[in-house]
Amino acid sequence: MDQLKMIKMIIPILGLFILSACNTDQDIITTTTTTEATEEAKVCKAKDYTYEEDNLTYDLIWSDEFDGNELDETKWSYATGGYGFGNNELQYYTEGENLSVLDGKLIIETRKEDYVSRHYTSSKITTEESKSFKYAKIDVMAKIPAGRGTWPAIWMLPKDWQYGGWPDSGEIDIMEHVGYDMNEIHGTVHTGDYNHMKGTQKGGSIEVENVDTTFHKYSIEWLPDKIKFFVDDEKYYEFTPTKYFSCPDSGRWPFDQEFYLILNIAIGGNWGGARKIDGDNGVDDTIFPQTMEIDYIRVYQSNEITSLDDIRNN
Ligand SMILES: [Ca+2]
Repeated sequence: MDQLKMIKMIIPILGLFILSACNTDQDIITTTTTTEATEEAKVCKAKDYTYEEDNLTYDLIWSDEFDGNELDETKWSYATGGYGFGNNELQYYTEGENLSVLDGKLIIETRKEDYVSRHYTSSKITTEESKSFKYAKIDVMAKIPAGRGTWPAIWMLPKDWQYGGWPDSGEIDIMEHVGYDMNEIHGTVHTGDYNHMKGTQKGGSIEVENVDTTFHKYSIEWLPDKIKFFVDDEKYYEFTPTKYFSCPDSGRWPFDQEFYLILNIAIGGNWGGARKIDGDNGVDDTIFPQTMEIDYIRVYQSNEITSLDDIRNN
């Protein structure tokens, strides 16, 4: 052992000895706790961020107002196919046939028609190729479909799957609705520890009037230690992982990574098709076509939150 190493070892031991000699036990406990808290802050997620929650200012950093007459493919790409998407969904997602941009709105139209191996068509678009976000306020002004079997969603998945495959890297469902339970809006997060496979997902619901005939604003405010869910600026759910566990790991808070946006209408499936009548597939075939219209999506970020995150990561 060289001298420097020896000195480095001796100093803390001496320090402890001096503390023991000169201070009360209370002081030693305090010292230990502070050290542990510092270590914990490095390891625990969604913890020890200090900011004035109600006084944050936000700047618009990304949006689509859906002006013009076609989908802006520099922002969005189509997710196509008809393989059930892990939920036994019944639709085939086409590449543009079920989507239009008209009168300042994005329109996703789901239809009852045979297409490849499926008997319903719909559309799903994502910003996966072009843009992802971390910590943001997201507003989506939307009017959603009606009828048993429809399952529209405005949601987010992780860009880099840093903590492993679904659900370990997380999912944020800004808005979901199933047509057999009209006007009940759901906001949910899924993580490795909290997900619907285990029945442990974390979320809330709110009853909203006329979701299929009126535009409502569906929002989240995603902060470094919580995600809040709103409809028309009314908060109906807040996921704060430290409420359930003092030192959350990625299994409880994978939301310190970038996520991208997804818009779609699914048909049937494990949730959308859960209300079966006379042994049918859970879809009322008389309702089609049905649409989800989106007037705008606006994403805002707060400089204060971005700075806090920069400090944490450096
Ligand atoms: Ca618009």
